[in-house]
Amino acid sequence: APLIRLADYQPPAWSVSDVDLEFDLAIERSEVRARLVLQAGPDPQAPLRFNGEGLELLEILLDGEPLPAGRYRHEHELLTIEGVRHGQVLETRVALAPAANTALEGLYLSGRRETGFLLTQCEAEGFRHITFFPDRPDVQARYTVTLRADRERFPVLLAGGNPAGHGELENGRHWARFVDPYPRPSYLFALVAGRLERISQDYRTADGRDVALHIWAEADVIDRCDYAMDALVRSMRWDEQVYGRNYDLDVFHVVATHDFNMGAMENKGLNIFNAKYLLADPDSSTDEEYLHVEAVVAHEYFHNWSGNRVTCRDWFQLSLKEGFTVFRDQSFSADMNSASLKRIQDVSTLRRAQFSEDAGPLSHPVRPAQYREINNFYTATVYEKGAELVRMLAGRVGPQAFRQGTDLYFERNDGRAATIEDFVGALGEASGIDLSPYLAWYGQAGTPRLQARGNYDPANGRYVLELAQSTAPTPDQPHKKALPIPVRLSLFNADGQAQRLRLADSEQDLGTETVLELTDQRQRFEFTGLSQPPIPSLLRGFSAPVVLDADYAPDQLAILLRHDPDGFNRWEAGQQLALMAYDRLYRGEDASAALQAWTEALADLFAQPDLDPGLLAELLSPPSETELAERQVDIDPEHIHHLRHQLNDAIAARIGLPPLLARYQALAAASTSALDASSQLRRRLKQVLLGLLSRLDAKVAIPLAQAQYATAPAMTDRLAALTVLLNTGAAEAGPALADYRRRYADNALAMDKWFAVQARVPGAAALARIEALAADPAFSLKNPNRVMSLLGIFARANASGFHRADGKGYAFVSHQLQVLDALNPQVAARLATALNGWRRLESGRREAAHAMLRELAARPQLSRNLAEIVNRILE
Ligand code: B3K
Ligand code: ZN
Repeated sequence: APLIRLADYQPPAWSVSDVDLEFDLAIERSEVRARLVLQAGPDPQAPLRFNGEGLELLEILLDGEPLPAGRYRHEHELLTIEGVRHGQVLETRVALAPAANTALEGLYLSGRRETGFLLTQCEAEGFRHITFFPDRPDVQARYTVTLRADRERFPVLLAGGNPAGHGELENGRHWARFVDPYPRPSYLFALVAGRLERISQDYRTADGRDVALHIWAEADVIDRCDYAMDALVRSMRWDEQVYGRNYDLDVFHVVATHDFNMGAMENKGLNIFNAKYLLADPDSSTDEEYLHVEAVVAHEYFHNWSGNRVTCRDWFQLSLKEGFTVFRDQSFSADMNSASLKRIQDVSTLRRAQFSEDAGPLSHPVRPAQYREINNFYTATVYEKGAELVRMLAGRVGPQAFRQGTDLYFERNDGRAATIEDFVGALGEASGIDLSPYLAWYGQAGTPRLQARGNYDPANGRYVLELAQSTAPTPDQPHKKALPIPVRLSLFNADGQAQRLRLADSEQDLGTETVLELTDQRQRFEFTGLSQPPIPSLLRGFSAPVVLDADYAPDQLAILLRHDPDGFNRWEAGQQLALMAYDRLYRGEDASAALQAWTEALADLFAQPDLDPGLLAELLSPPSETELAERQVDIDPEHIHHLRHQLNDAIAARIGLPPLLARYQALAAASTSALDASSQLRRRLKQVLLGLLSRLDAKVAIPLAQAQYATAPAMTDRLAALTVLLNTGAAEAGPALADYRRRYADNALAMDKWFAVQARVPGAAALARIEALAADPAFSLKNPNRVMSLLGIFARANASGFHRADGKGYAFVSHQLQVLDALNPQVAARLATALNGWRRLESGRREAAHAMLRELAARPQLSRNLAEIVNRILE
């Protein structure tokens, strides 16, 4: 596949102003007629080249006249016509085979042939699987879509835009038409047809538009859509209040499917969701899943402005819509729930998914410079790091200017396909601050390391903080520039009191918190008027996506852990202490100073009755194995797994059995299925405590887990209990698994968790368990959720099980990847990213992984998606 480069961007030679589509829908074979009004680009003599993949061309006409065979070419997935003129109408009729489409891109079937429904997925380049078109986001057209199908088999017909008529046809068929008044790129096209139920709600926007909201799902799950509707209404209000954005059509449809390659899709007026991010009920969804539904519903809705009304000029600008929209959904969730917990979770995710991505061969900038397969760039870097960049910009300009800047951005770019410069430029203009140095963040891959060294001079009460940055080389970028790094900080004294800040050479009292901007490779900042040596609380709220290297002593971190009023940095101090202990344990050194400072502070915090239970749960959780592994070369995942246990053991031992048990029992006695925030946070704490108890004394924990499983009022408790039974190797795990399966046999999302909870069980026995599960009749490589629940969890979240010393984990996954790739390249490529870190494994595992990757790369039939990932990983 060719390499596509940002530097080669050219506006389209031919685009389209108006699209008229007519579908004759059926499961096995559907037909699409397209009438496109052509628009010449800069050179009206240029040949027209439209994309088209897997299309059976039945008819082609220009201005109503059939084109003779010599006038056009249809080869290499392109339709080429010479000598077309501005304003001419190109008409094609093609046939598609939805039921045979296992890639779930273009038009495909969800569910079984007899009962399922038809739907589309077009982002990024799926529209070319539906009709011939200049399938790129800078071609924006007005769409009229007519659907025709058998009424009994397809009672519901939906497409994006406003409804524009429907009626009966002969032979039991019917039709429905939709017109979208807003020009839009082809990737936002969508249709849905089949047997679906709905829930509805009326909504009036702040600017007075009456909108009918509909959530559609198959009959067996329609009663699990209420929470999504609630989240949708809250998202719409929030976007009106916080960004001044109103919804802009008369209807808004949301549809749930069990067969979807990713989380959800923001098609104009017709969002389509993976059921995993739309359905929720207490009996089968965890609290975490409720939060995901809320966040993803908001995310897709917010795209209506950040993505749809203002879209991307090209796919290199993907973070323009994704980074911004993730930032928007994170802010929304923070407003709906606990803001500091949300920040802790988002930073954990960033470190687990993005820092690790950035530390291996798949590392790429937030705005990549090149790609072969754009679907491989819907990454943690584009999404999560992209959101961090928007957060930095928002912090730099302040809330008022940020709102003025986003208003300006939306206004100026409405109906346009924009670039990251347009976004940063609007914020800069509104704030009067030159933000152009921040553009370097978009082009430079890798996680910067921020070094902080402090020096206090008691003679004159001055404290000098030296900040320095460096970024290790990444593929294609051997030399790294200095980036602007905002460092939000406070200085604490030994009693945990924040000191007033004053910089040397300035009379200004900065209060107890300020932001330093490191713009060079190295800078000194001098604070005056400090009567004691200060303890710096750095990067508060995680003010920049960097790795901090500060020379703390354990007892300084313990002071921050006990006293820092910034919930995020309090947690962060605990994480830093855990890492300090871990580094020493890893090197076989004495870790007692760090362990003691950490666990003593935790035990004291544990004893404070008024500490927020959600924060306590996070404080009691050491960094993930992935984060720990980031700190090493020659990684032995089994050893790291064992060391993380030691961290948990140290917490449990320091708090002690009676207090842990007492707190657990108090929480257990008050268990309910209530969904309010405080009930959720107490459940989370209970789950962490049960885990700690299971480390301390399995004989005590197993009966507790068994009882918790049996009496669980909601899924969170049930799944947590099952996890403990499985992880302790308890005999009781078998009957609980069997019970769970009986109970949820007909609930696909609950069965996904049945696979996932087993796929997560660490250690040497994992592979045999995974192999047996892959042979289970309930497993299927055709369903992405099932694949990710079993193979995705195994390869990406069970390092000690997957990275076996004998390489058998790799051999197994390699085989699955090959079968999967023939069915669904996007999902295969995502699974393969699990090997990103292979070069940093210890030599035995490294060689086994390398051999597996080379063997895979040599296969002749690899999809463009999987080939690109495997080759980049090998580079
Ligand atoms: N924009 C879609 C993702 C499309 C992925 C294409 N492979 C969902 C989202 O980010 O909202
Ligand atoms: Zn998105």
